[in-house]
Amino acid sequence: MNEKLKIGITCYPTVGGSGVVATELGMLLAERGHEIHFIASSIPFRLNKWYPNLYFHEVDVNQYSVFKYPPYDLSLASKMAEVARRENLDLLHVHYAIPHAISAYLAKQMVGGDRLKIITTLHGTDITVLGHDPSLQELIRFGIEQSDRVTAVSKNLARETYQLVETNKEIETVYNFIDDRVYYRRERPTIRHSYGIQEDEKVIIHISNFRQVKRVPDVIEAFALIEKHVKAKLLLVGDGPEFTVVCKKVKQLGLQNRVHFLGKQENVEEILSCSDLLLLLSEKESFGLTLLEAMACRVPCIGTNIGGIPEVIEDGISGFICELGDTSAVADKAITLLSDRELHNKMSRQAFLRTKNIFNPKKIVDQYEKIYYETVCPV
Ligand code: GMT
Repeated sequence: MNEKLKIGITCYPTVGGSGVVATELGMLLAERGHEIHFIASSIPFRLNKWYPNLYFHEVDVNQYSVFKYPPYDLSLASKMAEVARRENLDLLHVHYAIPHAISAYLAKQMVGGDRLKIITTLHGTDITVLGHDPSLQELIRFGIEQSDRVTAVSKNLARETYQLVETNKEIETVYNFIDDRVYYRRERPTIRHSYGIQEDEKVIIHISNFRQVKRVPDVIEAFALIEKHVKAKLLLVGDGPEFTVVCKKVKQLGLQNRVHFLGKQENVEEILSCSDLLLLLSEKESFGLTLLEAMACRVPCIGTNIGGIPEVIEDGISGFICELGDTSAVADKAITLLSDRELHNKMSRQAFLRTKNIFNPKKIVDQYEKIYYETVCPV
């Protein structure tokens, strides 16, 4: 048996999917007996219960008034170095190249020597958004090239990184996963009742942080077309900068009685359990973790032909893929799916099986563990 590792994990504790994946990974590694040290500005939001072998180290950002901008990246680097030295960490696994890989590089220099390894996982926003900013491009490349191993959450993100950042560093794809002990379909009739959903009504759901890239107005447009043919309600879960625009659109289209704004929700598996279809019509999405959450709850999805989405949904098998902005095509597919019980059952099952076979937590954690061992104890 391989020896247990001491692993530092850094993520944005409050940011959506990347924080969730980093936290789930840490918890599953701890269950395998590794010693896990989260180093972050606050306790990751999913780290909400006690776990053996799992520790949290808070990064205190200096608010000294001379600093116009508090130096988070430097405070993080100091904390990483302090924890790595004291706990004798084998590696730092950082989620996001900017700024986390740069802070890890600094920490490694502070600790001295090559013993402390750095694994960087790219989640998308750093590459797709920051990669277009020439002033940061070189820094992202540096962070990637100074990492011992680099992973991306989809093949598409790996390809896009090569194009935007122009690096020869190998970028391995390790897909995201969800905890299948949390995400599974339950019977939840009370949720349907509390939103006034009738027996014969279908439930369409969208979950996001309502950023512009999520194109929530497209979801409303598609829903307006769908509900002309299929009796349905739309549940919107989440909050963010586009919320007001979306509210206006719902009013404009006279859909107030058919659309429910649920705001931010902690236990989305409960709401997914009473849903029939999820729409994710983003213009940028390196993976789309919410698709996986839905599929594990046997909810088929329609997504755009963007980023990593077609790697998650197999078009025509576990859901449908439509071109960006083509809300009529989304509506056509949704109407077909929601009007044909046999097709719906088949796609629900395929969606569920895909999460079990391709995005299986055990398989993905094995992949990360293998990367760690190869880095820390090369043969
Ligand atoms: O951009 C977001 O919606 C949040 C961001 C994050 O940090 O969680 O999401 C990115 O990482 C997720 C986890 O790997 C992916 O599922 C999202 O697709 C990705 N977002 C984008 O690429 C826009």
